[in-house]
Amino acid sequence: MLLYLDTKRAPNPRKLRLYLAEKGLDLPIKQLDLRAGEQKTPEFLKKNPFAGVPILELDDGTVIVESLAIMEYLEEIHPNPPLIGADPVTRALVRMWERRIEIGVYLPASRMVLSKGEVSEHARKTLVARLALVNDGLQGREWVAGHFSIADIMLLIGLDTAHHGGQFTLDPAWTNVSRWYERMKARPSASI
Ligand SMILES: N[C@@H](CCC(=O)N[C@@H](CS)C(=O)NCC(=O)O)C(=O)O
Repeated sequence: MLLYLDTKRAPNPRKLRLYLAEKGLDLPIKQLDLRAGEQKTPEFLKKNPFAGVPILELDDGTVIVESLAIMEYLEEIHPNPPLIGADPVTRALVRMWERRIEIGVYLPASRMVLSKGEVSEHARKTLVARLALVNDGLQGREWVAGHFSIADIMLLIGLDTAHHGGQFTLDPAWTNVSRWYERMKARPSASI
């Protein structure tokens, strides 16, 4: 098994690094220099024509692409500690929040940071509206889906992306999100 990541802290490879740290998993890793275009070599494009990381290559040559699919696979072969949930209801709630946060927080945060003008402003509005709902969801909870999970990892990636470049601050009214962010940043994995 070989996990392809980046050399820096791009959001999706970082998500995998956080996941491995939280699981205590030590997989063989090959780092690609994305700035140098190593994800676009003919050899790598044969593995992932979408030219991105992370990807997981199994010993039989099977290539699994998409950070969520890779985490789901690793979770099945290494169920403990559970980061997607130990029972069907928890798993459903973790997946629900993970999707809501990738789509509602991370993707708008990324668009806000990478675009300009109206596109960036529209993304910021979406991000703010969704974070207000995440704040409500965190009421009375330490972690997004009750127990620590990949939904929390996704929220850290989303919030760190939003703060990239220093043009975003959390609304002080989002006390639950702010407290969650402090708790999350105190975990050793968050510094990865
Ligand atoms: N939806 C994919 C996104 C993967 C992705 O966008 N990876 C970026 C790094 S964050 C990448 O490899 N970019 C290189 C490129 O676009 O050339 C996932 O969750 O794995």
